[in-house]
Amino acid sequence: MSKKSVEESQADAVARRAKGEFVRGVSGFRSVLGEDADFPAEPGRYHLFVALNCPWCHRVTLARNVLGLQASITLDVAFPSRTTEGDPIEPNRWEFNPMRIASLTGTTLPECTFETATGQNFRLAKQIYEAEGSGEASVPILYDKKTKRIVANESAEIIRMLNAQARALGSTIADDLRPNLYPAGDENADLRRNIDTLNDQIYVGINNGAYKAGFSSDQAVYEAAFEKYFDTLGALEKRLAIDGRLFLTGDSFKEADLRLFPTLYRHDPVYYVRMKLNGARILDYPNLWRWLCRVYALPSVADSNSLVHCRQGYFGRSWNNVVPLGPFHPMPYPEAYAHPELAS
Ligand SMILES: N[C@@H](CCC(=O)N[C@@H](CS)C(=O)NCC(=O)O)C(=O)O
Repeated sequence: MSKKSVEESQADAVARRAKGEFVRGVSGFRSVLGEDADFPAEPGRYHLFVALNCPWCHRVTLARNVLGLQASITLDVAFPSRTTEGDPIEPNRWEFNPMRIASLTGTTLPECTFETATGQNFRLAKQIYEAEGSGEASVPILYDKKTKRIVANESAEIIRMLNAQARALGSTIADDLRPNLYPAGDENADLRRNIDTLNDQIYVGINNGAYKAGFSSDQAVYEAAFEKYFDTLGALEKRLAIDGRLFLTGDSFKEADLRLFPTLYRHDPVYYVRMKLNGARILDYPNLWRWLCRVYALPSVADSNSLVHCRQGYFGRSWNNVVPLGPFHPMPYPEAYAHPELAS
């Protein structure tokens, strides 16, 4: 697999966290499906563990859907709020429990599942790692149901594997109709460099930047992340305005678009309030708004996620279990994403 993904520097992580900076950890499972002999590309063999409020999981559910792998790769969905203080195993962990009630709706959430791939019916994602002697606990997880082993837990690499192995994994979309998120071959070297450069800019400024702003408890760290977030949005708005291109690198949907979408999809209905990113709405960026609606309209993108899970997950625990209802002007979300004309 080509260039490894950009990740948060772990330099002085302990001191930075103590100072109030949110510092994301590094994923430990980095095998490559289709390249490593242990994990050959076979239809029906692999499984994904996700939480729908997690933007990194949203990358892999998006890739699974747009590449036509919904039948080939099975999926388990954790409850959007982690385990509570009194949990018999451990608080603050991802849980596969479809019986839990969401405070936002007062009901169970139909997308949630039990853990169905290991044969152990584990309740916590952490237990899947423990079974392999690992102390990690994050989602997404790409899992091999045949050898009962974790393949990978880095979303940036999982989406690249699924793209490279889509045909061998049994994609239901014909080769000439299936998006190619990260085209191989010398003739596409410039395009890949473009995508990599955008990925780095978007990861630092937007994807992880949103967490740096919303989860840091240091005003200076927050303000720096806030500035960088809106500077990067401004640069992307200009990029799309240059020549009226449909997507970030031209007229076809690519990996850079896929990695930007989860954060912008969450901005107006969640991050504007939850991450204190209230400088502007995406609705205030006409080209970015039309791009967001364009991606949302692509086949199987809308059902790759749920704003109910996002709202429950981001607000439930840390906001006294009271989830804000807005915004509903100019119209509620995600319905607004079907209306590119809203941005004038
Ligand atoms: N670099 C990883 C990051 C994954 C990640 O941080 N996931 C969060 C959820 S949004 C998580 O599970 N964190 C650990 C935990 O909550 O226990 C990736 O992109 O896959």
